[in-house]
Amino acid sequence: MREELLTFVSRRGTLLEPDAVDYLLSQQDPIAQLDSFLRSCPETPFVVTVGDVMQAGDIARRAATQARAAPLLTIPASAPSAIPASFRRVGERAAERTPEVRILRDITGRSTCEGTIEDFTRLFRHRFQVLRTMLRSRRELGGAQEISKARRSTREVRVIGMVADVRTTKNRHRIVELEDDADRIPVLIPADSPLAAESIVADEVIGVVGNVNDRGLLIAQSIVQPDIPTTKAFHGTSDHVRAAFMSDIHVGSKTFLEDKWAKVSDWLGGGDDIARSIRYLVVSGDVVDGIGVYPRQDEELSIDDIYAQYEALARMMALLPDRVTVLMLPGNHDAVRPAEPQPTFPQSIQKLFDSNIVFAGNPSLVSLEGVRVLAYHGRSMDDLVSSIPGLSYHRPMDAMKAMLRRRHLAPIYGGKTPIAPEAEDHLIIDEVPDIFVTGHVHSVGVDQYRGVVLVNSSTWQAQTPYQKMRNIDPMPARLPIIDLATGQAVIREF
Ligand code: D5M
Ligand code: FE
Ligand code: ZN
Repeated sequence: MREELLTFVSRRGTLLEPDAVDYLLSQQDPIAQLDSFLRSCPETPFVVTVGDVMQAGDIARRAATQARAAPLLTIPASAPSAIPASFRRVGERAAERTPEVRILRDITGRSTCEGTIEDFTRLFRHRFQVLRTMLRSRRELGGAQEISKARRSTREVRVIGMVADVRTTKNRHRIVELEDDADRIPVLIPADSPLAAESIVADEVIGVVGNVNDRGLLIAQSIVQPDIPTTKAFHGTSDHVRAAFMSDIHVGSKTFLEDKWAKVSDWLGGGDDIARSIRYLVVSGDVVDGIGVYPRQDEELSIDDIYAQYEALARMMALLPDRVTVLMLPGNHDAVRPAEPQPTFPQSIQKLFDSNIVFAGNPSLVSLEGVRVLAYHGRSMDDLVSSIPGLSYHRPMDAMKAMLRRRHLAPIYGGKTPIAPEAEDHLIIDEVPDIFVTGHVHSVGVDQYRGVVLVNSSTWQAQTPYQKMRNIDPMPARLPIIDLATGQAVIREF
C-alpha cells in the first residue's frame, strides 16, 4: 500500500510529509482520503502535512454523517491552504534590508503527468501552439498558412511547423521534415544557400518562407526562429545590490574542492566592498553529487549517504553571512525526479537547511527585487552541443543563445535530457528574463544576448575521471557576480 500511495502522490505532483504517510497508512482507504483532501484544495499544495490529512479525514467523516450526497468538500478558513509558487517567499529578517525573492514560475506542486503516450502528444501540441503564436507575430511570417494549404500553392508560401526530422543528403543539402497539427512537408535547404549555416534541431518550432516545387518540396528562402526582441532594457534595482551565481557544488564527491569552497565562503563573509554588496546567491543545481547517478559512482564518493551529503551542504550554507539569501534549485545529480521540469527538493531535505534558503524547481523564473532571473541547470546543453555544429562545452553562452532563439530550454526531445510529459510545456521561455543562468557544463562565463545577461556558473568540483575520459576540462572555483542595478558582471576566481 505504501508504494501505491507514494505513486499516487507523485502523480499528483505533490509531496507527503513522512508523518502524513504514516497517518494515511493507518486509515481504511489512504488514497481516497488523500484524494478528497487534494480535491478540496484550490491548487495542488506544495507539500501535504499530517495536519492536512487529519483535517480532511474529520471533514470527510462529518460530511458523510451529515449529508450522504455532499458533492464537494469545502475547506474551512482555518485550514492550511495550498500555497501557490508565487507566494512562496522568504520572511522578513532582522537585516537592514529585506530580501525579496519571489518564485514566479516553476513546476513544484503543479505536476500533472502520468507518462502515457497521450501525455506526450498533449505536451508537443502545447509546445507547438505556444511557439506558433510567437512566430505568427513575426512580420516575416504574416499570413502564414497551414501546411495542407501551402503545399498546393504556386506562389511564395509561409508556414510554421515543428521539426520532425533533419537530415543531410549526400550532396550536402539539408531536408527538414516540417509538421503542423494536420500535415507535413519536406523543406529543402540547398547546400549553396545563405541558409546553409543556420542550425536547425529536431523538435524546434520554426517558420519557413519559400516556394513549393512540382515534386512537393518546399525550397526554403528564409527560416525564422521565435527568438527574443532585438532590444530589451535591463529592469534593474535602484541600489547596487549584487547577486552571485554558483552551481555544481557536488558535495559528497571526492573531487569536491573543499579548499576553494573555504576561500569563497571566507570572501563572502569578509569586508570586500563587492562581497558586502552581495545579497543573493543563486545555486543552479547539482548541489550534491548524489547516489547512483552514474555507474560505479560509489568509488568516487567521499560521503555515500544522500542525506549526509545535504547535511554537509547545509552546514556549509549556514556559514555564509546572514545578509545572503540563497535560492537553490536541483540538477541531474540531486535527489528529485530526473525528468525536467524538476520539482524542488523534498521537505525531508529542505528541513536540513536554515531559513535563508529558498527552494525552487528546475527551471524556475524568479524575481530578485524585481529583476527577473531564469535559472535552469542546463542538462539540455549536452544535446545542443552534440546537435549544433560549432557549439562546444567551452562556450556554454552560445548554447544559451540557441535556447533563447528557440524560446525553449530543451528543444531536442529523446536525447540525454529526460523530459516529463506535463500537460503544458514548462520548458518554453515564455517571458524574456533580465538574467538567464545555467550550470551543468562546469564551465564559466558571462555574456549578453539582445539585452539579456547570460551567466554560466562554474563548479566547485575538480575534473572527474569521467570528464577526463570525455575531454571535458572544467573551469572550477569561479564566482560570477551581477550588479542588479545595471546588469554589469564580474567573475572572481578562487
Ligand atoms: O555533468 C558535468 C559535465 O559532464 C557536463 O559537461 C556534462 C558532462 N556529462 C556528464 N554526464 C554525461 C554523459 N552521460 N554524457 C555526456 N556528457 C556528460 P554532471 O551533470 O555534473 O555530471
Ligand atoms: Fe554538475
Ligand atoms: Zn549536471
